[in-house]
Amino acid sequence: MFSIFRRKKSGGVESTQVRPAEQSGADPLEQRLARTRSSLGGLFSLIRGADAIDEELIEEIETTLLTADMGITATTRIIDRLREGIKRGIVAEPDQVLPAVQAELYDLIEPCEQFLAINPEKKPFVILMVGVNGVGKTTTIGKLARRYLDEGKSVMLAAGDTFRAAAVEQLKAWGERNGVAVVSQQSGADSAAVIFDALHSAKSRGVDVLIADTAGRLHTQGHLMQELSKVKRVMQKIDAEAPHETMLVVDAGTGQNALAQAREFNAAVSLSGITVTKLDGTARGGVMFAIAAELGIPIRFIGVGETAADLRPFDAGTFVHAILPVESTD
Ligand SMILES: Nc1nc2c(ncn2[C@@H]2O[C@H](COP(=O)(O)OP(=O)(O)O)[C@@H](O)[C@H]2O)c(=O)[nH]1
Ligand SMILES: [Mg+2]
Repeated sequence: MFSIFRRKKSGGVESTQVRPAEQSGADPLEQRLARTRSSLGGLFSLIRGADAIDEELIEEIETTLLTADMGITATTRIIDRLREGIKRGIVAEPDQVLPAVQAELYDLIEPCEQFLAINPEKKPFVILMVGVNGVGKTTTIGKLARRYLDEGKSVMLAAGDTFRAAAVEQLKAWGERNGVAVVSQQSGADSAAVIFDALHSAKSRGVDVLIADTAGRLHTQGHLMQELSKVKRVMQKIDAEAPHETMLVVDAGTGQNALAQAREFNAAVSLSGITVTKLDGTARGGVMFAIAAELGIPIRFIGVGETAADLRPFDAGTFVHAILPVESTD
């Protein structure tokens, strides 16, 4: 068990239990996030080597956070609040610094822990997946479909990435392997039309969840971004509330680019959730905090590998503990 310090409004220190890792013993998430954890690992030696909390120490902490891709907004917030804690005497000894940083990381990202609930009254519940090429949209669709099938829900997929024949084939092959209907047309077809057909069909068949793929696009390609708005408008002819989730997929390994994508896609199609993939194999997991600090959009899932089990609902306490495993003494 571990706890995270949180400063009460009164200025006292309150200790909040954070949910421990799903299993006792080795936490597999810690292993998957090993590279991001090692990018923050320098904090331990910094603190161990410090006899007192001084300006140099704070600056080195700041540099470490920036190096882990947390971005300016998140880093500034964490450092400002750390300084405040020091000023108020809440953080008085070097060994109180890391629990304080951990608590700030948690406070920053916890509001983004908002699990995606499938409202059974929306039939189908429509998830529109958006994002640039190669981030893991189609893979994430397969993982999500697996999750909902395992929960006993019926699932249909829409092959809305009509730009590349391979993309339609990738989704169809997945659907065949898993016995899931995939609505598609030949490549080059109008993406909005494919998704419209799929929604129509899912509605008449009483399907629980419809997940729509879309072509990867650069956030700088204005006409393609407009096409996404069209996809939404066309869907709303059938269901005025669809899509019920507009989920951006970003690749953590792209660091601050992922933040830029989130900003642009949010401006163009108003995101309701984000999935951050490829957190395994990158040291840039700090971008999660950059997204939280700047956009505050719910982080629904994290991808930590290529299998279905590697898509996990985002849990702030487990995540923060996995990248900065500080055991506090209280
Ligand atoms: N290591 C790792 N690879 C992933 C993850 N998510 C997706 N990928 C890989 O990323 C590549 C691109 O994925 P794809 O779904 O085709 O991206 P799309 O272009 O956005 O549809 C594939 O090789 C996936 O296996 C993840 O969480 N971890
Ligand atoms: Mg794809």
